[in-house]
Amino acid sequence: MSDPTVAPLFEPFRLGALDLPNRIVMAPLTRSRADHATLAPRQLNADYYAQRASAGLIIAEATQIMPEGQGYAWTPGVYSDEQIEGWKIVTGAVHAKGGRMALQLWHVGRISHPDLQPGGGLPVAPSAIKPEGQAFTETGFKPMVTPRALELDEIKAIVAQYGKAAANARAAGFDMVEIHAANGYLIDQFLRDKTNTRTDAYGGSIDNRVRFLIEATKAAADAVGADRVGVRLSPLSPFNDIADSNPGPLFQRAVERLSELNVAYLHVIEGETQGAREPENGFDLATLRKLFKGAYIGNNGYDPALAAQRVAGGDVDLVAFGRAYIANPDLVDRIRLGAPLAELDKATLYGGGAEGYVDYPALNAGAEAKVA
Ligand code: 8OZ
Repeated sequence: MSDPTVAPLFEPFRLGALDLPNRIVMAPLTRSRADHATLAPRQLNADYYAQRASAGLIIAEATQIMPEGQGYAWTPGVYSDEQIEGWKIVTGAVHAKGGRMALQLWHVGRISHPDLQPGGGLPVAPSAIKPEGQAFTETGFKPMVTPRALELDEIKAIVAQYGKAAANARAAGFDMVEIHAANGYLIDQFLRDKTNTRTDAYGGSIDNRVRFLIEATKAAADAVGADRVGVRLSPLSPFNDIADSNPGPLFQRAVERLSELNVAYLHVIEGETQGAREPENGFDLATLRKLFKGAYIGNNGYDPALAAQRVAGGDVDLVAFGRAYIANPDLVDRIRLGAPLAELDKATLYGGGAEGYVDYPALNAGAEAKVA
């Protein structure tokens, strides 16, 4: 028996170049389980994503576009041939189960550590401003350091690499790419005046601070088509020591410019990353949605009832679930049936192998076992 209150989540939706069978999106989730030597995905990762293939869209975990873009141990890349081959195993498994999949393209900027950088170099950023916090390295948590400010020619090279990474993602079988412009990583560091004090064309005015986001997004759109590109923003989140003196006008301008690029979707973390759904000092996010002509994916702390209500009211087109997807591979079925959701085990979130990754059972796992 299906739960009638969640029916709006089961209306199909056209998202850019893709037809989605439902409005339920698997949010990108860092799990730090790539192959340690090559940072390539492998069969274990394919099994995990294939278990979740009933999502309207899977957005695969944040994936560095180049070695310097890494900021956590064992996160996957999409710049080497081995990594592209590894991702083919993943997308093949998801497609074989009828799913659709985007790859989130990531450069962490200053949220890194020399231990994670090629040759032990300094992490790079718009400006040499040290973040508060600890980096997750292969040998444990270590205090972050003052990054090195990027030269102009390096910025151009990173923009080009977003295009290359998008093309690599398509070659690896992904249906779409998502530009990770959220959560205090490199693009967010360019956007905000706490982390960007440049005096060239990439700093100062709002239009200058938005430039890197637009150039990176355009590079991806030129490589794979705007109807296969989405962008994730977190305008209200302080995650990774990020802030802006006036985020309302900044994010309005960013979204206006993204809309001009005709990208398929805007994916918004509507509150504090891993925290409050609706922060007290926020601004009206509905303005952002009005400024964007593509689809809108809402995210952060939704439960199925709120998701259905917001889709039915036209406030959002799709809802991305993060934490719920970790412990509920069959989240779509559970929502349809109004079944209880399993709780995740925090101890197995990052790193390690199959435990806490591919061993969360589906509701009907017992029934399947009996038939087999
Ligand atoms: C939590 C832990 C590690 C990475 C993000 C990619 O904040 C992440 C991330 C989150 O978007």
